[in-house]
Order: sequence, then structure tokens, then C-alpha cells
Amino acid sequence: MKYWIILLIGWLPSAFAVELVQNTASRDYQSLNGEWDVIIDAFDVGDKRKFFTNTIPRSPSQLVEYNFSSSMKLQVPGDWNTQGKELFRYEGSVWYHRKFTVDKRKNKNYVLYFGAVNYIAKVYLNGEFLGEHEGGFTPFQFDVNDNLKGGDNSLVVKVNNRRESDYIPTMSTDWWNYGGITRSVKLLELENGYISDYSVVYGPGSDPAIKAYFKATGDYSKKSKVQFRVPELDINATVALDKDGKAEVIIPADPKLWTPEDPKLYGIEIAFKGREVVDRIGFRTVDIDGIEILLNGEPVFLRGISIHEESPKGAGRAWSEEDARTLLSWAKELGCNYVRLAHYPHNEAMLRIADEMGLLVWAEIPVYWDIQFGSEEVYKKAETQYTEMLTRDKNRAAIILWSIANETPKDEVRTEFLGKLVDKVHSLDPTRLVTAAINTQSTTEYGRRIDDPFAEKVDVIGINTYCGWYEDTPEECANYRWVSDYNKPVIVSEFGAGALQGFHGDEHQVFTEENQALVYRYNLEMLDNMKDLRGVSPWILKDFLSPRRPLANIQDYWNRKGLLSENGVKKKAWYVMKDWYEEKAKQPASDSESLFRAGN
Ligand code: GCB
Repeated sequence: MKYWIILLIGWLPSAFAVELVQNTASRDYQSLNGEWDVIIDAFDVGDKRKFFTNTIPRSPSQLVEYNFSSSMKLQVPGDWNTQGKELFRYEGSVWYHRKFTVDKRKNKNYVLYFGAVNYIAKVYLNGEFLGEHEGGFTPFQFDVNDNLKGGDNSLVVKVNNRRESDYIPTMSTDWWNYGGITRSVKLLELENGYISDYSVVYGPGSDPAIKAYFKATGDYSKKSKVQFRVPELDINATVALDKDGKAEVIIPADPKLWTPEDPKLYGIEIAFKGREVVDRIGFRTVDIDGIEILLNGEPVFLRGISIHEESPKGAGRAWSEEDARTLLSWAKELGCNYVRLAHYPHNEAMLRIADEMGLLVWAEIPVYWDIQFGSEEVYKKAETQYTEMLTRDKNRAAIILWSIANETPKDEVRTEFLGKLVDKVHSLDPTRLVTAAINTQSTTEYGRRIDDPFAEKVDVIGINTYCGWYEDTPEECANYRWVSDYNKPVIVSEFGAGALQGFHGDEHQVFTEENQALVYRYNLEMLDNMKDLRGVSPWILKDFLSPRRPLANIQDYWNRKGLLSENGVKKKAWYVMKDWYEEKAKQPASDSESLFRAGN
């Protein structure tokens, strides 16, 4: 296809405030993963004693009270909690150090890229402070052209995971506060001028087209051209950059659309100044129409499961492609076409493999429970975390829902904060839907009423409900009738019950597998009666560590609501859910118009 046009309009997920190199896997880089030296610094003495200078004692008479080379070692990426007994419950500072060697070349741009560090990272290269990043689950980077030396370099990162009231998340969460450099570290070796960011999406309409955006960084001129190819669609377009190094283009195209059943991905190539970046992109649309969620214009029912980013083999942060494949394969085995990636941005492998496997995704940041909604500073942090996640993941077809928050108090201050964030996310990405997990429904004579004013702001309403576990008896759930004040699709984003795998007994004895299965059965009857229901993601795929779950011999600090044990052994409720999904997959996704609108 040779026909292309340039339009400079802003309907793409594109012009973001944060600088992040898109698709680092397709760049030249030196991996800085592996063994790092660490010093545990519970009392934060390292700043004053200048650990970042990595001073090596010069003579036996010189007093230097730290030494990286003789200190403890930890693997990066990886949380520290599961790498040493003394660190299991540790919350505080740990200094990381490693050396690396660079054959520094002229006409290259060097960028130091961190996949994620929980929660605060202060980064020093060769004794110089590069900067600080806040937020435990999103990437960040530093331009290191001035600080990087040819030959040996010394990199020091101070990591702190102490919880604070003005952080996101804040003091209390129902998951383990894994600290450390939890995702890969890369020294990117980029060209002098390079395409730092891009987005490629499908636009429907009477003239279907692929819309692409490119942004160059470094050395480019107004005349510089980007070559954009999608070989399978015979697309080969030459796009000129504007003075800010940006370009947008619309190319008429009729690709095979990405669906969960047939997750077709197209190879794309972006060539600039002799260097090519490659990616695999799915083309699809997502929309709503009343209570329907439309994927490529067709109603879809989201058969999902909630997932924490925890190792399939037990405790520890998951980060690898192998972990992602295991977790998402379990979701497929359960009969899912959808996953809720709770409660923070998961690693990039989860999104790329969801694209590959055909799993639709709900993504979220940890605006969880009672963060400081009254603080403008905290609001800015939420925007930053959202922007970082969106910038990294905007090219993943799998993501259809950006979730704003989980279980937040129903009051004006929070509703204003979240409303602002909805508007921001919509403006950053007009191609996807916005949702939130809401647990503040009112009680009626017959069940529950969705009437939280914040539900007005979102495209799709997420509902967390623990009927038969935290409230009411399992049997009562079947009689629940839900009404909604809003003509919008509803996803039950959480329901569930705890069970210790292998613990058997009476159906009404809590924590037995039988009881969990019972709670599931009655909740599924409740869901069968929710006419606005267009998706479900029970809580949760597998048991996960949580400091809030101390019950000895049952919980032992594991939240036991998994359909799988912490090591992946199936509980009885797994089969209840799987059977329901099997039936659901045979039914049409849409139902008649809601019979349960409030006031009907
Ligand atoms: C919830 C939270 C989730 C908890 C879950 C539970 O409502 O959203 O983070 O883990 O309940 O197990 O209580």
C-alpha cells in the first residue's frame, strides 16, 4: 500500500509528559541484571556516609564503615524479601551496587533504564546523583551521556520501601510490600537520533485505517524521515518529522482484527537513521453501547480472573517471561478471555504475553483504599504513575480497560480526585475504556444498588462484593438482586472466599475447599441474575502473601482466596468457576436490556 497522508491531530495515545523509551527489548542494550552487592541500611546512615561514592579503603588506617565488595549479594531483578531470611519482613533502605564496563562510543545516546524499583529509588553513577524516582511498579530512566565513562563504571541505587501516608499505595495494602530492584535494569545504547516513542493503533469507521505516531529524540532535523512498515499489510510509508521531532500518519488498511479467539499480531518495523525498531501489534477496537462492551463492534462477555504479580511457585515478585506464561496459561486453562492485573502495573511480559495469548486486560495503578485524596501532591503522583504505565503499555491490544482506583471511600474529596484522574486518563488515551473497582453500593431490601456518584464518571463499572464471605450467608447471595442507577456495563471485579488447599470439611466450615466452592456456587447464581453484567474477575487466581492474614495453620500470612494454592494446586472452587465459564462461552455475550435498572 503506497497511499498515506499526514495529519497532525491529537487522537492517539501519544503526547505524554514523561520521557520513556518505548519497547526497550528491541534496542541495543547492556543488561545490568545479575548479582549486585547490597548493604542493608535500616537507620539510613548511608546518605551521610556517602555510600554512593563507593569509597574503597585506601590504607588500613582509614576508617570507612562500609564495603560493598565484601557485603551481601542479591539478584536483580528480584525482591529482597525472598532472597534472605533477615529481609523477609524488612521495610527500609537497602543500597545496591554493581560495576559494569562500557566501550563508550561517540555518536551514541546512553540511557539507564529501570523496569521498576519499589518504592523510592535514588540513583548514582560514578558518585554523581542522577535522580530519584517514586512509585514501585513503573519504569523510569536517566540520560547518562555526561556521567558514563568509557571502561569501568560504578552504579549505586538506594532503594527504600518504607510505607508512608502520602504514598501510592499508602500504609495498608492486602499484599506483601516486596522491596528491591524488582524488574530488569538496562543500559540502552541508542543512536544519536532515535525514535524514542511511538504508538500504532487501529481506527475503525467507513475508511478503516492504521494510525501511527512517532517521536524522535536526540539528533534529528526537520527533514528527517521515519520509515514505517507493516510487511504483511504491504504498508511502507515514509513520514516526515515536524520541528519537535514528531509525526502522525493515517494509513488506510483493513487488517485482520485481534480477538481473544484469534489474537492476530502484525510485525511492524520503524526505521530511522539506519536503525530499526520492531514490534508486534494487534489491531482492534473497544467501545461501549449502553450495557454492552463492544470488541471490534461485537458484544463481548469478559470471562476473567484477578491476578497479583506474584511468583507461580510461591512467594516473591514475578518478573520473568516464564512466570508470566505460567500465570496467564492458568487463566487460559480456567476458560478466561480476560484478566484483571491487580492492584498495580504488572511487568511488561504480562502484557506482551496477554497480547500473544488473546487475553483482554484490565490494568490499574495502586490508588487503593484510603490514599490521601485531599492532597494535590498525591494527585500528581497518581497522574505520574498512570502516565508511566500508559506510556509503556499503550501499544498492547490486550489492554481495553484502564482502572482508576480500587475500593475507595464514597465521599466528595475522593470523587473529585478520581474524577480528575478519569479525565486525565481519557485525555491521554482516547482509544480505551476507563473503569474502577467500587465497593460502596447501598443495601436495599433485595440486595444492592449501584449508586456511588463516581460510577457516573467511568465507562464501565467494576463492583467488588464479598457476599457469603465478609457479609451474609452463601445461600443469601443467590437471592441478591442488583440494581444500577447507571446504564453502563458492570464487571464484578472481585468476589470470593478463602480456602486452605487440602483442608476438607463441612460446606459451612470456613477455610475448607468445600466452603469456598459453596460460596462460588451461590455467587455465580447471583451473577446469573445481574442483567447488566458483562464481565467477572473473581478474587483470585492463586494464594498470595499478605501481612494482614495472620491466622496460624490456615493463613500463615497468605491470603487464601486463590482458586489455586500458592504453588498452583487446584482447589475445588477452580472447577466450579471453570464449569461456569465453559457454559458462559457457549452463550451470546449480550442479553436483553437490563430489567434491573433502578426505578424499573
Ligand atoms: C478486596 C481488595 C483485595 C483484597 C480482597 C480480600 O476487596 O480489593 O485487595 O485482597 O478484598 O481478600 O479481602
